[in-house]
Amino acid sequence: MAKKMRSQEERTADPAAQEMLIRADELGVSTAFSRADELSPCNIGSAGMCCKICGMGPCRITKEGQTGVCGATIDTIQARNLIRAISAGAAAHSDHGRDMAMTLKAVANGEAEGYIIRDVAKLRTTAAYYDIPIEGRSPSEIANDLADLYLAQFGQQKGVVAPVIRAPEKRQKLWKETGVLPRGIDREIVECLHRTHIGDDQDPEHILQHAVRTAVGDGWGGSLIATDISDILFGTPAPILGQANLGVLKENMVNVVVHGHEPTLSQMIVAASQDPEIIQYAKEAGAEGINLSGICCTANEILMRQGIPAAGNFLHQELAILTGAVEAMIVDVQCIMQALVELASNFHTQVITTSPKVKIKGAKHIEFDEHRALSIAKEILKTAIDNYPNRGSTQIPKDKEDLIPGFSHEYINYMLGGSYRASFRPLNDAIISGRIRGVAAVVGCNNARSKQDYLHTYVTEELLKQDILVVETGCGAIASAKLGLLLGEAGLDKVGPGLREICETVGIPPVMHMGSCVDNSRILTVLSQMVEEGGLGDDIDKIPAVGLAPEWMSEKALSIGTYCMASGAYVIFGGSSPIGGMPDRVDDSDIVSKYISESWEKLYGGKMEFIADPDEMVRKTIEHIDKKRAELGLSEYDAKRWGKSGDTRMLELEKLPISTRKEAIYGVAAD
Ligand code: BF8
Repeated sequence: MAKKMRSQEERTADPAAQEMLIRADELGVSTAFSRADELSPCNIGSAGMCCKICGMGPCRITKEGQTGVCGATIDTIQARNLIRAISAGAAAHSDHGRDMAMTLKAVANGEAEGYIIRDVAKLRTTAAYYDIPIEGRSPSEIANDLADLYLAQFGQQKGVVAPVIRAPEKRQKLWKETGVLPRGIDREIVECLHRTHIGDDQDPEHILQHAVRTAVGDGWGGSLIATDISDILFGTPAPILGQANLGVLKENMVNVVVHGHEPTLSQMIVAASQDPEIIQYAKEAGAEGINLSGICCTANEILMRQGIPAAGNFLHQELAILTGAVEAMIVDVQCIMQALVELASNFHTQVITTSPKVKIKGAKHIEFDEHRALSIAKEILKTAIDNYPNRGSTQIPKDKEDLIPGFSHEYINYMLGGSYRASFRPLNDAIISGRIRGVAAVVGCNNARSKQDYLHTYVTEELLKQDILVVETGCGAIASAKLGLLLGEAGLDKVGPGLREICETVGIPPVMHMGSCVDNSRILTVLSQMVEEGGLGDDIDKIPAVGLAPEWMSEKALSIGTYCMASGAYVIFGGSSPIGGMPDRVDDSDIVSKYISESWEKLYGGKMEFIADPDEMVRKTIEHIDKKRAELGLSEYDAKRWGKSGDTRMLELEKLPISTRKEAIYGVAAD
């Protein structure tokens, strides 16, 4: 069958990306977009029907009743494939958390060059959760104890992973009753691999029960640890003006793009890029200075703390190189395409790997070590500067958009109540009154098989019209940023009347950027505090809230979905289903799909579903939110009741063209 090559408009909703894809065609180079068109996914593997865990296979199950050589049924095979993906995702997030804990330990002992404890208040609050003494002790002493406690959670054999105590009490009790309280973060991940070895666990439901335990160890363990320590070392995010899209690259400067996930290196690159010695070095090379930007979750980490611009999300990594204007792309871990090096060979761009865990053939490796962090960051920047004179022809798209990221749980508290009465009361009250119908978290990846950014932004805009407050993380947040949905009050003309009243009154944007993918743990913290605040039930599953990953593709997304489900949320994944099975299979025999939706809902009040159609995603989100409102005895949502309070300033602003609006709001001219 002839391959269908999509038009640029079918491949991406982003005009900057479309421009770069035309350039790729002109230069005759491939991208993930073109490779996705040329290479069809394997129908059997993508639907979870292929077992390759032993040397007798791979066994591809395509007919009802067929089994693998060992007798494994399709349900067992699908459950094994799913838990292996979830455990890989949990491992990635949690290993990131471990590295952060190692860095905290080194900083506490004065062994980490260039780092300081930036948020002592968060250090003290976090230590207090675990009864670590704080009064009369120095930040280093407290940090040392916290680092030890956090490091111990990874290899712990018995007991319960400590940060789980931050979940609502009722939820902890439920996890105890259902046997999914994680004992040790690593232990649960290892057990996933053991259980799915040939000849071990063969009951699909029993296998997936352990997937829940592993994912809880990620969300309420490794990821929460990563977020806590990033805030302690680099500062808890607060709103800050930033920009997103390829237009942030600069013609006359050394463009350095940091890509990956761990903020330890990228934060130090930020610091080194402001060093007068490095700026002078760049000037001597003929550039006006260094222009730093980010891709993927590293972008989110430095965007929400320092306002460093985001060059784009996952599918922008190749497109940034295609501009010809990037001197170095510095990568650490996760979501880094191997294709970068081959693509970069057509330009002068130097791909630099930095993690001891990640090397790519053809890339330059400068290994990062937190003990010499600042020196290594400077060495990396000098390598980029040395490459500036090698730049050839460039084409930088003009597209870029302003955004306001940085809505940490701590800042939302402050925003809703100020310093003296910080609380979630106004948010809960707005949901109770019906001005805010419910809350949706729209998170997760880009996927080269979807139209880039389209599903994220379509779903987000439709939910906003329905008075649903949206929080975002990861590549989904960058997708919304590029479309101008994270512009604070400037986006209010896209919002339903009740939500708009709240945004105007409190001064919050309708879409809040909450950080990177490990920062989905911030969403768990927000939900727990909403429960604690009262009026929305005694557990997370009572809250009118839904999680969506419309363009998911990574195993981390599956782990996030599973821990959010276990915490009580309805989680919808777009795109394809990794447990799709045979298309003509009657629903009742599809054990795995039924188990993760119906059975998990009975056990945890949350459920996971794969829904390809965006309108159906929106419809089911609204249906779930309204169901939860009814169960809480809240008034039926009625948009006509709201929107009369008016805000004349905003009405005036909306009459202005968007570029002038920015100036009116921020008091600075848009460039
Ligand atoms: O961790 S959203 S493509 S960058 S996996 Fe990767 Fe997916 Fe982006 Fe961040 Ni998250």
